[in-house]
Amino acid sequence: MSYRPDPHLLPSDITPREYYYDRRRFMQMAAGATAASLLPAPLWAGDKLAAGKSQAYTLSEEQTPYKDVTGYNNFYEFGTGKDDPAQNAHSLKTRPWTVTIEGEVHKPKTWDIDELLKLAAMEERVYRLRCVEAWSMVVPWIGYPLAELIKQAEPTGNAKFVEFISLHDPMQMPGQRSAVLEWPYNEGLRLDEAMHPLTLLTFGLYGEMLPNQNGAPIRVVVPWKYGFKSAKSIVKIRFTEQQPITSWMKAGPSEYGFYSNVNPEVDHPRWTQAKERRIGDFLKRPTLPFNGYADEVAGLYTGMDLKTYF
Ligand SMILES: Nc1nc2c(c(=O)[nH]1)N[C@H]1C(S)=C(S)[C@@H](COP(=O)(O)O)O[C@H]1N2
Ligand SMILES: [Mo]
Repeated sequence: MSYRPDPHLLPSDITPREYYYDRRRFMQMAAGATAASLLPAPLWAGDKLAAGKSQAYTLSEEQTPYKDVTGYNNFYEFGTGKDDPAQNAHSLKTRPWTVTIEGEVHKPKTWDIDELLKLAAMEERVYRLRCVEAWSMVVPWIGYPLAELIKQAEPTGNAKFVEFISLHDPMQMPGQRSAVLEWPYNEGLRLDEAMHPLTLLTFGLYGEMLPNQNGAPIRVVVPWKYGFKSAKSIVKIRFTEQQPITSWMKAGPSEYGFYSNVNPEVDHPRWTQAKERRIGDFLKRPTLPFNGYADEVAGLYTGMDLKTYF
C-alpha cells in the first residue's frame, strides 16, 4: 500500500475535508502504524501542501506578506541580489529529487522526495527568520521535525554533527558559475541541535510547496540561528564525528562561526546585531537572544561561552 500523488489532480479537485489533516484520525493511525506508508493521504496536490496549524509553534506577530517572503531572498546559487532568486530560480528542476542520508548512521538511504513528504505529519509553524544582514521576517512554514528523519537514519555512537549539502549544478544554478561561495553550499548543526523539536525539515510555506527561490523542494529552518544556517535545496545529509566546515566559515572565518545563534550581544565584525528591521517596518526593533526562542534552546549551550562559540 503506497500512496503516489496524482500529478493530474488539481488543487480545486480536493475538498478541504480531504485536504487537511484530520488530527484525531492521524493520531489513531500513528498509534498503530509501523511504516510511513500507513500515514493518511492525500497531503498534497499540485503546488498545494496541506498541514494542520501548530498550536505550540505560532506567533501573534504579523506575518510577512507572501510577496516579500518569496520576492526578497538570499540564495546565492541564483545570484547575490535580493531579487535575483525570484527572477532566476525557475531553472531549478525539483522533480525527480533525492536526498541521500550518509555517514555515521546505521541506516544510510537515498530517499525520494515524494517518500520524504509522507514520512511524518506536516505542520504549519510560524517562525521568525533573522538574517545575519539584520533584516527579519515572520513566515508560516510547513514541514515536520528533522528529528523524524534522523530517527529513521539511526545515528551511530560516533555521530556528533549533521551536515546539510545543497544541490551543486551550475546548469540549473547560474550563481554557481561564479565563486562567491565554495560550492556546494553546506551548513551544519550539532546532533542535539538537529534533533531539537524546533528544527524543521521544511517542504512548504503559506499553504503551498516551497517556491524554488525559498529552497524547493526541501530545506531546513532553524529559527534560533541566523538565516544562513537554514540550508536550501538539500540533496545530502551527512552525519559526522567532526564539526563540518561550512561555506560561510570558509568565506569569512572571523565573520561566520559554526554556531551562529542569533545573539544581539555578539556583533558581526562589520555591523551591529543588536537591532533588526522586520521587512515592511520603518523602525528597527531590538533583536532577541536566540531570536526569541531562548526558553526552548538556551539549555543546549549551558556552560559554553557564546562569544567564543559565535
Ligand atoms: N543553499 C543555500 N541556502 C541558503 C542560502 C544560500 O545562499 N544558499 N542563503 C541563506 C540565507 S543567508 C538566508 S537569510 C536564508 C533565506 O531564506 P528565505 O529566502 O527563504 O527567506 O536562506 C539561507 N539558505
Ligand atoms: Mo541570511
